[in-house]
Amino acid sequence: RLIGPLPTSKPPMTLLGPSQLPSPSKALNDRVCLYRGDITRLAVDAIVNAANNSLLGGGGVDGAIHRSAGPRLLAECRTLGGCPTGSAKITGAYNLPCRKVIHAVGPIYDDYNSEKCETELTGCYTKSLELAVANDCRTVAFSALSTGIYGYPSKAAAPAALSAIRKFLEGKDGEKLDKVVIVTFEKKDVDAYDEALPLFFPPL
Ligand code: AR6
Repeated sequence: RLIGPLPTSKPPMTLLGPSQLPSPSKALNDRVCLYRGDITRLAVDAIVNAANNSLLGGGGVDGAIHRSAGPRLLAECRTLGGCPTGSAKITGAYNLPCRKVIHAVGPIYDDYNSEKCETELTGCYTKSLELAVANDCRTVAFSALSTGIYGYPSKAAAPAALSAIRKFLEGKDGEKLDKVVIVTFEKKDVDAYDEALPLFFPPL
């Protein structure tokens, strides 16, 4: 006996539709920028790593950050006791040119739980910005959390990230940040941000 209909196709991704978009903020558009390249080369106050729950390193940008920072980063990460998905923790940056590393744990993308994934992804961006401000970091560079090994579609991740960043900049601590840099590495993320950025932060 069949218990219920078998799913024939995956549910649609939650992309922000025009009605859910905030009115674009020209006032804030000089506070957010895109940069394509290697995040480990940026001399900002804090870079945001795409980490995993153990915070003990891995592949992708996490591997690149640990390689450039040197073994003292892993030693500090070992003292943190891991981190839940959707949140972040902060460490020193050791041999990197930035001052701090924020280790954010994005969701492993699941088409059937796309709303939960979006909540966790936006949580990473918000928590990272809270940590930055609490540690006097005025310039913050984000890697494209979850869009690599964790499989989050770039076209859905970009608006989620931008909505969280926009909300933070408009909030009570927004003025404590000078610049949020979104670092893209692969073309799919460049394309996703080229499309989404003007919807949230339009050109003047
Ligand atoms: N600079 C900037 N961005 C980069 C760099 C770099 N040097 N290298 C890769 N990217 P990923 P995730 C981009 O896979 O999907 C690790 O094993 C890449 O193009 O690094 O959150 C962790 O330990 C992509 O757009 O992170 C976790 O286990 C983005 O960084 C897992 O991967 C994120 O891709 C996390 O997976």
